[in-house]
Amino acid sequence: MAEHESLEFGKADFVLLDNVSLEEFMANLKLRFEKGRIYTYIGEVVVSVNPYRAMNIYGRDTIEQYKGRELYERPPHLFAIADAAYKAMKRRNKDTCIVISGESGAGKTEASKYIMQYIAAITNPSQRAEVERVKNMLLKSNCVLEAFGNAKTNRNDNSSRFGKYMDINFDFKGDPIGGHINNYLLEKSRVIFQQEGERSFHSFYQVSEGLTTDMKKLFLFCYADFKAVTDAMKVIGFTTEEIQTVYKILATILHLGNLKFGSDGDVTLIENSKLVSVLGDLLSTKDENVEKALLYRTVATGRDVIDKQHTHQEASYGRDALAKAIYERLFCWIVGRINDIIEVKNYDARVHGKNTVIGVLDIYGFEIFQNNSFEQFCINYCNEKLQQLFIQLVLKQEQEEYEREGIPWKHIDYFNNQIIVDLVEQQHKGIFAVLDEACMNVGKVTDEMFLQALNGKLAKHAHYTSRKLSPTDKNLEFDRDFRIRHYAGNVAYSVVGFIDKNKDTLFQDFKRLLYNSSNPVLKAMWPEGKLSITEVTKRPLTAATLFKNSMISLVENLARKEPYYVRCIKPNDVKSPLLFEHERCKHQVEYLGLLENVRVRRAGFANRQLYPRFLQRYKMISEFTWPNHDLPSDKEAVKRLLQGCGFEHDVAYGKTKVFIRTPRTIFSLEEQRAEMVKRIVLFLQKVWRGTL
Ligand code: AD9
Ligand code: MG
Repeated sequence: MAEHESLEFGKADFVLLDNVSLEEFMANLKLRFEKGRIYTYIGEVVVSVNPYRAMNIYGRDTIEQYKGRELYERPPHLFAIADAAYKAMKRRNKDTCIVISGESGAGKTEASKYIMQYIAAITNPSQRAEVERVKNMLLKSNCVLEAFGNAKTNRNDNSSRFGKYMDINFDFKGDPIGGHINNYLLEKSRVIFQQEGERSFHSFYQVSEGLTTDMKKLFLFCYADFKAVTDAMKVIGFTTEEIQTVYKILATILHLGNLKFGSDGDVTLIENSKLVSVLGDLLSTKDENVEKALLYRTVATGRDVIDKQHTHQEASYGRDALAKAIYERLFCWIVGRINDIIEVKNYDARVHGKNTVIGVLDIYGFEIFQNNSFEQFCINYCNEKLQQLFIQLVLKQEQEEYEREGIPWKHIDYFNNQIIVDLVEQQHKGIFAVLDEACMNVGKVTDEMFLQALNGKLAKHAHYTSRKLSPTDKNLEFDRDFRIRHYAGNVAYSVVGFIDKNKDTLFQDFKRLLYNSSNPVLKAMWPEGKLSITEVTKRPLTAATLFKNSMISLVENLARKEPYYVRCIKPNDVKSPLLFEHERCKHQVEYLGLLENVRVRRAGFANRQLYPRFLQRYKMISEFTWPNHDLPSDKEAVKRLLQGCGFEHDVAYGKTKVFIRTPRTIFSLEEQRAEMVKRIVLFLQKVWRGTL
């Protein structure tokens, strides 16, 4: 149990509950929240409740208290988990990762920042300049990425609209020497459309250059934030030209939002044509090229190449696609530039030993909006994948091992969400596959037709429904909605826009326009603009397939590392520091599988070792096993050893491994071993000196 805490604050580890019931769990969670104890353990998992107020628990003095300590020595804290991940990496040369999950607004991004701050604070005691530089870059990169990748939503004023996985690389001394960021699917549609009460990305409210006064007013130009982000970009190493280009791109997108098309007979026109020259300036390209790209498309018909005029609708589609694409490209380019700067340089593993990694995952949380579209579908699928990983690593593997080893064990039931993961990602009949098939079709396939195809393929699936399949469900529109029963709740998705968003087409003309810009920074962002229309033949992968592939490789990557978990809970929907909404919290505790986690953990064993390994380490503490045993098997020898030490009650014997329930037993074995080693050394010294 975590020390230094009295029971007036509740139990610091849910494993210590008198009865493992939902009621007791909730009562403890609530008591701790009300007492300002926002962190509680389940073994090595941290459960965190968003306090919605500044907490005085992240300062230098707190960091010092946790540095190098064992988990149970201090009250539960993110710092303890960060330290555990760090120690495991340093002591055992293992790559570790910290997976932070929870719904939108539950506190994942804040947690990831505290974890990074902690790691930065406890490393580099010798103050090496290069390490300090790397740490500074890693911390500063957060500020820039949040400006461009976060936005106000109805769930969270600073909601991450992209997924972020950051690797921090360490040298043999355990000091950070670099890092790498993977970003996942940015919700770029936000650039052109926001739901009521929401905003576009923070960056747009910070831009100044290239905007009219009216537009500045409209966007409540925020100088302080602008300055902070610009300064951070400078520190990271963005050049002045690069920073200017970034702001020009933001201005371009804002102007594109004001660009209207009209028609004169069959001819599509740009209504406010003055904007064309503003865009030409911002993009460092000729006005007539901008106009042409907005109104025409170059198509290859047989051997001929012709300019085909857009219809009004095509022109509007093209403009929006351009705005979204240049923002997404900008974002990826920023991540790429940061990676160039923070990547590990000049590290020679042959000289310095293995370069180890701690990964921190902070990704968009599960969300349900009034209107849920393709983006929410992807985000929620991502959360299903992470829940599946948690189940695999924490619940399933643990139970399977006990069964394999023949340890007496009461099976614990939990909801396995693999069925929902399959519903989305399975080949041929999963939702992504059906969507891709619809997009592959040469003829015109509408969103409604896609919905019909889903209804046909998934009519019998327990987690899928639609109005056609449940005719009495008035909350679903017939030609528009389908509903998924997610592990975290029911979400109705509108299929409107699914096909376009999945195809994610940007006319080659725009790519060429940007590639031909005389601004080298912009040009470098669009290398594929080099291709002429006759050279562009390959069909690009769809947004869904790209996302699915990136999620699968993310999960594989995490599964290779030793995982540490932070499970975040959002106490209420009104951002109040006082309100613990019981039903809301209970729902999260249920879907996160926390109670099952406690049960598995309680029935579980802190430590397990193969018999020969165990003997190798501890055989000197028992007369039966030192220097060698004459028992029929290693298993028998381990039994005799543990009986001799009086630990019989705390262990179980599997087929190939011994299981030890509490860490205390391990510490005691370690102490006895250290004592014996000391004695043996003394004995040997005497033998050598001939004084025995
Ligand atoms: V989303 O899935 O990106 O929409 P997150 O990342 O889970 O979401 P975030 O960390 O952004 O949520 O937290 C939301 C808000 O809660 C923050 O802006 C803070 O105002 C507040 N918060 C979260 N954690 C803490 C904390 N440890 N201390 C104080 C906090 N305030
Ligand atoms: Mg976040």
